[in-house]
Amino acid sequence: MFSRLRASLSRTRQSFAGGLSSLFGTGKKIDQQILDELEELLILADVGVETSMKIMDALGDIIRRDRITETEALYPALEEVLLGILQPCEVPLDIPSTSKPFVIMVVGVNGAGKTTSIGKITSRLVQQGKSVLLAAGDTFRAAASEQLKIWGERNQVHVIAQQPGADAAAVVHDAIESAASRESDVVIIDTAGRQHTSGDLMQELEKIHRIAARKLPGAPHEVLLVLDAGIGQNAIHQLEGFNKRVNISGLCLTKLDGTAKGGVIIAIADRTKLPIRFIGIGEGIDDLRIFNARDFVSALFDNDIQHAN
Ligand SMILES: Nc1nc2c(ncn2[C@@H]2O[C@H](COP(=O)(O)OP(=O)(O)O)[C@@H](O)[C@H]2O)c(=O)[nH]1
Ligand SMILES: [Mg+2]
Repeated sequence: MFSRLRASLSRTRQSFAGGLSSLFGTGKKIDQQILDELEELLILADVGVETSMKIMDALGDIIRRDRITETEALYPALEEVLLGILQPCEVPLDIPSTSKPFVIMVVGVNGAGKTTSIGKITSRLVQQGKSVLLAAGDTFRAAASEQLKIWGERNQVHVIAQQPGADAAAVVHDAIESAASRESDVVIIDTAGRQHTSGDLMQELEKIHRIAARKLPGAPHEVLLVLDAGIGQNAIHQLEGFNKRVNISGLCLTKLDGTAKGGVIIAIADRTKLPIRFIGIGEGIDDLRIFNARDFVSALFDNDIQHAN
């Protein structure tokens, strides 16, 4: 399990840990120039200016506290700082049996990986013995509900869909009703991709949210924002935009495989403190992990140089 995560983070690790190992070297003493270069490396790894400064401050505290002088000792110190930022966001999605059906509304821009993540999350829930119903709330394109239906078949779960162009809120209404009569445990609502800056489309999202709440008090129980980690710092802007309109309660960060910008998770954790529920590390049905801060940091640092030691 860990080796898959490690492999999928290889590009981020190469850019980040690779840079660290050439910067730190062996037997080098810590000086201001090395610390400045480290800060630059963090910024390059999409950790962002604000969070990088914060990390450097915390690192400085540890250097003084532990009287660190050798660069090699910066590895565990940096791990400690990053864990301090990431661990509060390690809050897995809890589905209490008292909220039945538990409604998850999935939002994000086009191509972020919403539908694919829904397929993977469904697989996980089905494996846990939960009954899941999917709602094809992306009614803009015929292909969108077809894609969700394929994931439905793969997971052998029911999909509620209407014709393209139908009102997404009506689909959600039907889905919650159907889930109640089938006694489903979980309803997952797929929605059309939209830019957080598009007023009309964000209004539609608010409407879907409102209809779900009217149909079932407390719903949606989770508003999951799917973010493509490959867009780096832009993810923060998307998050803020969506959060203004529908209260985001959890995050799913996709495509950590194949990007060197995985450091953005650290910025997101620091800036938003929102629960990171899942990370996507590939296109396959099993390529989803519950976010674990320690595993993530280990995978980020676990470079071949340290392996050789
Ligand atoms: N490599 C990789 N590709 C992903 C991941 N998640 C989604 N994708 C791909 O991203 C593309 C867009 O995904 P989709 O679920 O259709 O995005 P949506 O528009 O937000 O519903 C598809 O080709 C997916 O296979 C991931 O974690 N890793
Ligand atoms: Mg989709």
